[in-house]
Amino acid sequence: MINNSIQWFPGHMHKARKEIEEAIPRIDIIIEVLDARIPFSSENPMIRRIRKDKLVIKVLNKRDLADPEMTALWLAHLEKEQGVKAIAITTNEISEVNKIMELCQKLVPHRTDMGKQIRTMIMGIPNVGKSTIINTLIGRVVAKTGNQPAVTRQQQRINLPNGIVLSDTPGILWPKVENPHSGFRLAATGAVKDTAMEYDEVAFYTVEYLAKAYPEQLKKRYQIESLPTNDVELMEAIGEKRGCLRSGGRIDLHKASEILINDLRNGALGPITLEHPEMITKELLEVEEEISRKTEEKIKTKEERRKRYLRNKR
Ligand SMILES: Nc1nc2c(ncn2[C@@H]2O[C@H](COP(=O)(O)OP(=O)(O)OP(=O)(O)O)[C@@H](O)[C@H]2O)c(=O)[nH]1
Ligand SMILES: [Mg+2]
Repeated sequence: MINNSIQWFPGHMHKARKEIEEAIPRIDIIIEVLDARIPFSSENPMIRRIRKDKLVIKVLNKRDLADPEMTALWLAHLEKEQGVKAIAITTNEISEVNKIMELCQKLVPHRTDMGKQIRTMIMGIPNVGKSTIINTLIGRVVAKTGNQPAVTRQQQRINLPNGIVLSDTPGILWPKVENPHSGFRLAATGAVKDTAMEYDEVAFYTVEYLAKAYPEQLKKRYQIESLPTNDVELMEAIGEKRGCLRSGGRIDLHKASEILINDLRNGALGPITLEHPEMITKELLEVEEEISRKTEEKIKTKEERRKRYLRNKR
């Protein structure tokens, strides 16, 4: 069904990853910013590996774009992990952003009691809102933000008046997104540069999920009375409603795909979450199976090559 996987790991991400690893020992709390619409797929596996027993606050940002019921499920799910606190926020509300700092002070009160600063580091994948969170906390623009991935290119330290030190870091992905579902969701929500994805494939994947999980929102947005059952017809129906026509009256599926993805990204479809905790277990199993299948295939090919070589030698 799905055969492509997103790979986007430019040089600055590689460098940022190394710098983050070096800085970790001097950090009291990791603030990992996730996208509330994809709390699993926006988790960087590297953070899990390097954090060891470090405290982590998982911030589900952009909760204004996510399905509130799903967000509640995710918060409970994420907090099952040792040393993890999870909160959902939107940077539209200053009071919600401030909760991150309140939580920091609650989690390591001894640092401030000793007159020391609380050292935190904001991490996360591209475009989740790390720099916007920092600007909101400090009340002015100190970090550059933008509605595309890879805006921040360097680590930046900021001292807050309440004795908390924040480091903004560039958004990083990882060299290969093994789970193709995650790849599509990262692309759909805007974590991946547009040139590193196929709009049409991402849109087809997304529309299929939306038709199952949020049919009413889809119907309402595009004024479609009854949703066709396959993804191509669905995209055609959207294209038709939006006047995406090519010469000869054919539907321009690329244009329709752009419309769908943009509507999803800016919330025009209403609050949507693209994954829930139960889906993930199944997907991870599939990924494992796929990896072992590929490994077996490799071993087999190697074995055949060896046999062929020996046969030819004789
Ligand atoms: N709807 C919504 N948009 C948000 C929220 N927080 C941030 N954004 C938008 O998300 C986009 C990315 O924000 P940034 O702060 O630049 O993201 P970043 O994580 O620093 O991105 P990189 O530096 O590229 O890794 C901007 O267009 C923000 O306005 C939020 O809570 N809700
Ligand atoms: Mg940034």
